[in-house]
Amino acid sequence: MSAVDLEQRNNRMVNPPAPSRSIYVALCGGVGGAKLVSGLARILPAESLVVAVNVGDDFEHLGLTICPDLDTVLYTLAGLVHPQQGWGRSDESWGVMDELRRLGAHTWFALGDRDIALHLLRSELLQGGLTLSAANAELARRLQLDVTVSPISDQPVRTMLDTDQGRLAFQEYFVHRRCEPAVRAVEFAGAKSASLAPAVLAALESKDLAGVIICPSNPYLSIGPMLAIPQLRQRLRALDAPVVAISPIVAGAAIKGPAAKMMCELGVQPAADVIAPLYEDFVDIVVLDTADAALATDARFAVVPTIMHTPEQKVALARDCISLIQALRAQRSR
Ligand code: FO1
Repeated sequence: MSAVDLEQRNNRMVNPPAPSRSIYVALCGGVGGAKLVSGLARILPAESLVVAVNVGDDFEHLGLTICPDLDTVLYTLAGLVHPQQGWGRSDESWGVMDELRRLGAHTWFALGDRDIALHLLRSELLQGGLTLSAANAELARRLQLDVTVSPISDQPVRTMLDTDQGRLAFQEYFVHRRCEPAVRAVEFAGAKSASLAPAVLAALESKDLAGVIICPSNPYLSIGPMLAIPQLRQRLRALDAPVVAISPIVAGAAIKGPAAKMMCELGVQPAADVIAPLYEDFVDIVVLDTADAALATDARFAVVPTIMHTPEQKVALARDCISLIQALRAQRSR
Protein backbone atom coordinates (compact mmCIF):
# COMPACT_ATOMS: atom_id res chain seq x y z
CA MET A 1 0.00 0.00 0.00
CA SER A 2 1.41 3.43 -0.94
CA ALA A 3 2.02 6.29 1.50
CA VAL A 4 -0.96 8.17 0.04
CA ASP A 5 -3.30 5.18 0.54
CA LEU A 6 -2.07 4.75 4.10
CA GLU A 7 -2.63 8.42 4.75
CA GLN A 8 -6.18 8.13 3.36
CA ARG A 9 -6.93 5.12 5.61
CA ASN A 10 -5.30 6.56 8.73
CA ASN A 11 -7.05 9.86 8.26
CA ARG A 12 -10.49 8.32 8.72
CA MET A 13 -11.95 10.09 11.73
CA VAL A 14 -13.89 8.62 14.57
CA ASN A 15 -17.28 9.75 13.37
CA PRO A 16 -19.62 11.57 15.75
CA PRO A 17 -23.02 10.11 16.71
CA ALA A 18 -25.80 10.91 14.25
CA PRO A 19 -28.04 13.83 15.25
CA SER A 20 -31.77 13.63 14.41
CA ARG A 21 -32.68 14.48 10.81
CA SER A 22 -29.35 13.05 9.86
CA ILE A 23 -29.38 11.59 6.37
CA TYR A 24 -27.41 13.40 3.69
CA VAL A 25 -27.70 12.29 0.06
CA ALA A 26 -24.74 13.10 -2.22
CA LEU A 27 -25.32 12.96 -5.99
CA CYS A 28 -21.97 12.09 -7.47
CA GLY A 29 -20.16 11.47 -10.75
CA GLY A 30 -16.56 10.26 -10.93
CA VAL A 31 -13.28 11.77 -9.78
CA GLY A 32 -14.35 15.28 -8.60
CA GLY A 33 -17.48 14.05 -6.88
CA ALA A 34 -15.64 11.20 -5.19
CA LYS A 35 -13.23 13.67 -3.59
CA LEU A 36 -16.06 15.49 -1.84
CA VAL A 37 -17.70 12.18 -0.92
CA SER A 38 -14.45 11.11 0.77
CA GLY A 39 -14.59 14.33 2.84
CA LEU A 40 -18.24 13.72 3.73
CA ALA A 41 -17.46 10.12 4.71
CA ARG A 42 -14.87 11.36 7.16
CA ILE A 43 -17.13 13.81 9.00
CA LEU A 44 -20.49 12.00 8.93
CA PRO A 45 -21.44 8.77 10.68
CA ALA A 46 -21.67 5.98 8.09
CA GLU A 47 -25.45 5.64 8.51
CA SER A 48 -25.86 9.35 7.71
CA LEU A 49 -24.43 9.27 4.18
CA VAL A 50 -26.07 7.86 1.06
CA VAL A 51 -24.02 8.33 -2.11
CA ALA A 52 -26.10 8.12 -5.31
CA VAL A 53 -23.80 7.58 -8.27
CA ASN A 54 -24.11 8.27 -11.99
CA VAL A 55 -24.55 5.21 -14.21
CA GLY A 56 -24.54 7.06 -17.56
CA ASP A 57 -20.87 6.08 -18.15
CA ASP A 58 -21.51 2.34 -17.63
CA PHE A 59 -20.87 0.01 -20.52
CA GLU A 60 -20.21 -3.57 -21.56
CA HIS A 61 -16.60 -4.14 -22.61
CA LEU A 62 -14.68 -7.38 -23.22
CA GLY A 63 -17.65 -9.27 -21.79
CA LEU A 64 -17.59 -7.30 -18.51
CA THR A 65 -20.08 -4.83 -17.06
CA ILE A 66 -18.02 -1.75 -16.18
CA CYS A 67 -19.42 1.05 -14.00
CA PRO A 68 -16.62 3.65 -13.90
CA ASP A 69 -18.20 6.16 -11.54
CA LEU A 70 -19.28 3.49 -9.05
CA ASP A 71 -15.75 2.03 -9.25
CA THR A 72 -14.21 5.44 -8.61
CA VAL A 73 -16.38 6.08 -5.56
CA LEU A 74 -15.77 2.58 -4.14
CA TYR A 75 -12.00 2.74 -4.67
CA THR A 76 -11.81 6.28 -3.27
CA LEU A 77 -13.73 5.43 -0.11
CA ALA A 78 -11.72 2.21 0.34
CA GLY A 79 -8.44 4.14 0.04
CA LEU A 80 -7.55 2.10 -3.04
CA VAL A 81 -7.91 4.64 -5.83
CA HIS A 82 -4.95 5.53 -8.06
CA PRO A 83 -3.79 8.76 -6.40
CA GLN A 84 -2.78 10.67 -9.55
CA GLN A 85 -5.51 9.51 -11.97
CA GLY A 86 -8.35 9.62 -9.45
CA TRP A 87 -9.87 6.51 -11.14
CA GLY A 88 -8.69 2.91 -11.32
CA ARG A 89 -6.60 1.11 -8.71
CA SER A 90 -3.40 2.04 -6.93
CA ASP A 91 -0.66 -0.63 -6.96
CA GLU A 92 -1.94 -1.83 -10.34
CA SER A 93 -0.33 -4.31 -12.75
CA TRP A 94 -1.11 -4.72 -16.45
CA GLY A 95 -0.58 -8.39 -17.35
CA VAL A 96 -4.07 -8.89 -18.82
CA MET A 97 -3.89 -5.71 -20.95
CA ASP A 98 -0.44 -6.71 -22.25
CA GLU A 99 -1.76 -10.09 -23.26
CA LEU A 100 -4.90 -8.61 -24.84
CA ARG A 101 -2.67 -6.26 -26.86
CA ARG A 102 -0.57 -9.24 -27.99
CA LEU A 103 -3.78 -10.98 -29.09
CA GLY A 104 -4.92 -7.95 -31.05
CA ALA A 105 -7.93 -7.18 -28.81
CA HIS A 106 -9.27 -3.70 -27.94
CA THR A 107 -6.99 -2.02 -25.42
CA TRP A 108 -8.13 1.61 -25.61
CA PHE A 109 -9.91 1.25 -22.26
CA ALA A 110 -7.19 0.66 -19.68
CA LEU A 111 -8.16 -2.16 -17.34
CA GLY A 112 -5.55 -3.12 -14.78
CA ASP A 113 -5.36 -6.62 -13.33
CA ARG A 114 -6.69 -5.70 -9.87
CA ASP A 115 -9.40 -3.55 -11.42
CA ILE A 116 -10.47 -6.44 -13.67
CA ALA A 117 -11.05 -8.53 -10.53
CA LEU A 118 -13.75 -6.06 -9.43
CA HIS A 119 -15.38 -6.05 -12.90
CA LEU A 120 -15.33 -9.86 -13.01
CA LEU A 121 -17.01 -10.07 -9.63
CA ARG A 122 -19.63 -7.44 -10.44
CA SER A 123 -20.38 -9.12 -13.77
CA GLU A 124 -20.76 -12.50 -12.06
CA LEU A 125 -23.10 -11.06 -9.40
CA LEU A 126 -25.22 -9.46 -12.13
CA GLN A 127 -25.30 -12.66 -14.19
CA GLY A 128 -26.42 -14.45 -11.01
CA GLY A 129 -29.51 -12.24 -10.99
CA LEU A 130 -28.61 -9.44 -8.57
CA THR A 131 -29.69 -5.90 -9.37
CA LEU A 132 -26.89 -3.38 -9.95
CA SER A 133 -27.47 -1.85 -6.51
CA ALA A 134 -27.43 -5.25 -4.78
CA ALA A 135 -24.25 -6.22 -6.66
CA ASN A 136 -22.67 -2.91 -5.73
CA ALA A 137 -23.68 -3.28 -2.07
CA GLU A 138 -21.95 -6.67 -2.10
CA LEU A 139 -18.79 -5.14 -3.61
CA ALA A 140 -18.87 -2.35 -0.99
CA ARG A 141 -19.21 -4.95 1.77
CA ARG A 142 -16.23 -6.90 0.44
CA LEU A 143 -14.21 -3.65 0.34
CA GLN A 144 -15.22 -3.16 4.00
CA LEU A 145 -17.11 0.05 3.34
CA ASP A 146 -19.87 1.01 5.73
CA VAL A 147 -21.25 4.01 3.80
CA THR A 148 -24.18 3.35 1.43
CA VAL A 149 -22.98 3.71 -2.17
CA SER A 150 -25.76 3.06 -4.67
CA PRO A 151 -26.17 3.49 -8.40
CA ILE A 152 -28.81 6.14 -9.01
CA SER A 153 -30.90 3.48 -10.74
CA ASP A 154 -30.95 -0.27 -11.26
CA GLN A 155 -32.09 0.23 -14.83
CA PRO A 156 -29.54 1.13 -17.50
CA VAL A 157 -29.23 4.83 -18.35
CA ARG A 158 -26.65 5.36 -21.07
CA THR A 159 -25.13 8.72 -22.02
CA MET A 160 -24.99 9.18 -25.81
CA LEU A 161 -23.34 12.13 -27.52
CA ASP A 162 -24.37 13.63 -30.82
CA THR A 163 -21.02 14.90 -32.18
CA ASP A 164 -19.40 16.15 -35.37
CA GLN A 165 -18.09 12.56 -35.71
CA GLY A 166 -21.54 10.98 -35.34
CA ARG A 167 -23.48 9.53 -32.43
CA LEU A 168 -21.08 8.13 -29.82
CA ALA A 169 -21.53 6.11 -26.65
CA PHE A 170 -19.99 7.84 -23.64
CA GLN A 171 -16.75 5.84 -23.26
CA GLU A 172 -16.20 5.88 -27.02
CA TYR A 173 -16.30 9.70 -26.83
CA PHE A 174 -14.55 10.15 -23.47
CA VAL A 175 -11.75 7.57 -23.48
CA HIS A 176 -11.40 6.20 -27.02
CA ARG A 177 -11.65 9.59 -28.77
CA ARG A 178 -10.27 11.60 -25.79
CA CYS A 179 -13.22 14.04 -25.83
CA GLU A 180 -11.98 15.39 -29.19
CA PRO A 181 -15.27 15.31 -31.16
CA ALA A 182 -17.32 18.51 -30.88
CA VAL A 183 -20.52 17.81 -28.96
CA ARG A 184 -23.83 19.04 -30.41
CA ALA A 185 -26.23 17.40 -27.97
CA VAL A 186 -26.29 14.92 -25.09
CA GLU A 187 -28.95 12.23 -24.58
CA PHE A 188 -29.56 9.74 -21.83
CA ALA A 189 -30.96 6.53 -23.31
CA GLY A 190 -33.27 4.73 -20.90
CA ALA A 191 -33.57 7.62 -18.42
CA LYS A 192 -37.25 8.34 -19.04
CA SER A 193 -38.30 4.85 -17.97
CA ALA A 194 -35.69 4.38 -15.22
CA SER A 195 -36.61 4.58 -11.55
CA LEU A 196 -34.53 5.39 -8.50
CA ALA A 197 -32.61 2.55 -6.86
CA PRO A 198 -34.19 1.45 -3.55
CA ALA A 199 -31.55 2.98 -1.21
CA VAL A 200 -31.68 6.34 -3.02
CA LEU A 201 -35.48 6.49 -3.01
CA ALA A 202 -35.64 5.48 0.65
CA ALA A 203 -33.15 8.22 1.61
CA LEU A 204 -34.92 10.91 -0.43
CA GLU A 205 -38.28 9.90 1.09
CA SER A 206 -36.97 9.58 4.64
CA LYS A 207 -38.33 11.87 7.36
CA ASP A 208 -34.69 12.00 8.52
CA LEU A 209 -33.40 13.52 5.29
CA ALA A 210 -31.30 16.55 6.30
CA GLY A 211 -30.24 17.67 2.83
CA VAL A 212 -28.94 16.85 -0.61
CA ILE A 213 -25.45 17.72 -1.85
CA ILE A 214 -24.80 17.83 -5.59
CA CYS A 215 -21.09 17.14 -5.89
CA PRO A 216 -18.79 19.21 -8.16
CA SER A 217 -19.32 16.81 -11.06
CA ASN A 218 -19.89 17.64 -14.74
CA PRO A 219 -23.48 18.98 -14.93
CA TYR A 220 -24.02 17.56 -18.45
CA LEU A 221 -22.20 14.22 -18.28
CA SER A 222 -22.36 13.20 -14.61
CA ILE A 223 -25.31 14.92 -12.93
CA GLY A 224 -27.33 15.25 -16.19
CA PRO A 225 -27.95 11.49 -16.61
CA MET A 226 -29.28 11.32 -13.04
CA LEU A 227 -31.53 14.38 -13.37
CA ALA A 228 -32.91 12.93 -16.63
CA ILE A 229 -34.65 10.29 -14.50
CA PRO A 230 -38.02 12.00 -14.00
CA GLN A 231 -38.53 10.48 -10.55
CA LEU A 232 -35.32 12.13 -9.26
CA ARG A 233 -36.10 15.60 -10.55
CA GLN A 234 -39.68 15.42 -9.23
CA ARG A 235 -38.43 14.22 -5.84
CA LEU A 236 -35.82 17.01 -5.61
CA ARG A 237 -38.41 19.65 -6.50
CA ALA A 238 -40.76 18.36 -3.80
CA LEU A 239 -38.17 18.18 -0.99
CA ASP A 240 -38.47 20.32 2.07
CA ALA A 241 -34.82 19.54 2.91
CA PRO A 242 -32.25 21.93 1.37
CA VAL A 243 -30.31 21.13 -1.80
CA VAL A 244 -26.77 22.50 -2.14
CA ALA A 245 -24.80 22.20 -5.42
CA ILE A 246 -21.07 22.81 -5.82
CA SER A 247 -19.86 24.19 -9.14
CA PRO A 248 -17.25 22.06 -10.93
CA ILE A 249 -16.14 25.14 -12.88
CA VAL A 250 -13.56 27.41 -11.24
CA ALA A 251 -12.35 30.61 -12.90
CA GLY A 252 -13.82 29.57 -16.27
CA ALA A 253 -12.16 26.14 -16.39
CA ALA A 254 -13.23 22.66 -15.35
CA ILE A 255 -11.17 21.22 -12.49
CA LYS A 256 -11.07 17.97 -14.48
CA GLY A 257 -12.59 16.64 -17.68
CA PRO A 258 -14.29 18.18 -20.69
CA ALA A 259 -17.01 20.30 -19.02
CA ALA A 260 -15.65 23.69 -20.15
CA LYS A 261 -14.86 22.47 -23.71
CA MET A 262 -18.34 20.99 -23.99
CA MET A 263 -19.98 24.18 -22.78
CA CYS A 264 -18.22 26.17 -25.52
CA GLU A 265 -19.40 23.62 -28.11
CA LEU A 266 -22.96 23.85 -26.79
CA GLY A 267 -22.80 27.66 -26.96
CA VAL A 268 -22.69 28.17 -23.19
CA GLN A 269 -20.12 30.47 -21.56
CA PRO A 270 -18.05 28.23 -19.21
CA ALA A 271 -18.55 30.16 -15.99
CA ALA A 272 -18.90 28.87 -12.44
CA ASP A 273 -22.49 30.05 -12.10
CA VAL A 274 -23.63 28.04 -15.15
CA ILE A 275 -25.07 25.33 -12.90
CA ALA A 276 -27.52 27.79 -11.29
CA PRO A 277 -29.97 27.80 -14.24
CA LEU A 278 -29.45 24.06 -14.86
CA TYR A 279 -30.55 23.22 -11.31
CA GLU A 280 -32.82 26.22 -10.67
CA ASP A 281 -36.04 24.24 -10.13
CA PHE A 282 -34.71 22.47 -7.00
CA VAL A 283 -31.43 23.98 -5.79
CA ASP A 284 -31.31 26.25 -2.73
CA ILE A 285 -27.64 27.24 -2.69
CA VAL A 286 -25.01 27.15 -5.44
CA VAL A 287 -21.50 27.00 -4.01
CA LEU A 288 -18.78 28.85 -5.96
CA ASP A 289 -15.04 28.87 -5.38
CA THR A 290 -13.45 31.98 -3.86
CA ALA A 291 -11.91 32.67 -7.30
CA ASP A 292 -15.46 33.29 -8.57
CA ALA A 293 -16.69 35.47 -5.69
CA ALA A 294 -17.64 38.21 -8.17
CA LEU A 295 -20.30 35.90 -9.68
CA ALA A 296 -22.08 35.51 -6.33
CA THR A 297 -24.54 38.29 -7.05
CA ASP A 298 -27.39 37.23 -4.76
CA ALA A 299 -28.42 35.03 -1.82
CA ARG A 300 -28.61 31.89 -3.99
CA PHE A 301 -24.81 31.72 -3.95
CA ALA A 302 -22.25 30.85 -1.28
CA VAL A 303 -18.50 31.29 -1.73
CA VAL A 304 -15.97 28.93 -0.13
CA PRO A 305 -12.72 27.28 -1.28
CA THR A 306 -13.79 24.33 -3.46
CA ILE A 307 -10.49 23.02 -4.81
CA MET A 308 -9.71 19.66 -3.20
CA HIS A 309 -6.12 18.46 -3.52
CA THR A 310 -5.55 17.39 0.09
CA PRO A 311 -7.62 15.34 2.57
CA GLU A 312 -7.98 18.52 4.66
CA GLN A 313 -9.46 20.44 1.69
CA LYS A 314 -11.95 17.60 1.08
CA VAL A 315 -13.04 17.64 4.72
CA ALA A 316 -13.23 21.46 4.74
CA LEU A 317 -15.56 21.54 1.72
CA ALA A 318 -17.64 18.72 3.20
CA ARG A 319 -17.99 20.70 6.45
CA ASP A 320 -18.95 23.83 4.51
CA CYS A 321 -21.69 21.91 2.67
CA ILE A 322 -23.09 20.47 5.90
CA SER A 323 -22.95 23.91 7.58
CA LEU A 324 -24.82 25.50 4.66
CA ILE A 325 -27.53 22.85 4.88
CA GLN A 326 -27.82 23.25 8.64
CA ALA A 327 -27.98 27.05 8.35
CA LEU A 328 -30.76 26.81 5.77
CA ARG A 329 -32.65 24.38 7.97
CA ALA A 330 -32.29 26.67 10.98
CA GLN A 331 -33.51 29.64 8.90
CA ARG A 332 -36.57 27.69 7.75
CA SER A 333 -37.53 26.52 11.21
CA ARG A 334 -37.54 30.09 12.59
N1 FO1 B 1 -10.40 6.93 -18.11
C1 FO1 B 1 -9.53 7.21 -19.07
O1 FO1 B 1 -9.33 8.37 -19.41
N2 FO1 B 1 -8.87 6.18 -19.75
C2 FO1 B 1 -9.06 4.88 -19.42
O2 FO1 B 1 -8.47 4.00 -20.04
C3 FO1 B 1 -9.97 4.58 -18.34
C4 FO1 B 1 -10.18 3.28 -17.90
C5 FO1 B 1 -11.02 3.05 -16.81
C6 FO1 B 1 -11.21 1.76 -16.31
C7 FO1 B 1 -12.05 1.53 -15.23
C8 FO1 B 1 -12.70 2.60 -14.64
O3 FO1 B 1 -13.50 2.39 -13.58
C9 FO1 B 1 -12.52 3.88 -15.11
C10 FO1 B 1 -11.69 4.12 -16.20
N3 FO1 B 1 -11.48 5.40 -16.68
C11 FO1 B 1 -10.63 5.66 -17.71
C12 FO1 B 1 -12.18 6.54 -16.12
C13 FO1 B 1 -13.56 6.70 -16.64
O4 FO1 B 1 -13.84 6.18 -17.88
C14 FO1 B 1 -13.97 8.17 -16.63
O5 FO1 B 1 -13.25 8.90 -15.73
C15 FO1 B 1 -15.36 8.31 -16.17
O6 FO1 B 1 -16.24 7.55 -16.87
C16 FO1 B 1 -15.78 9.80 -16.15
O7 FO1 B 1 -16.36 10.05 -14.93
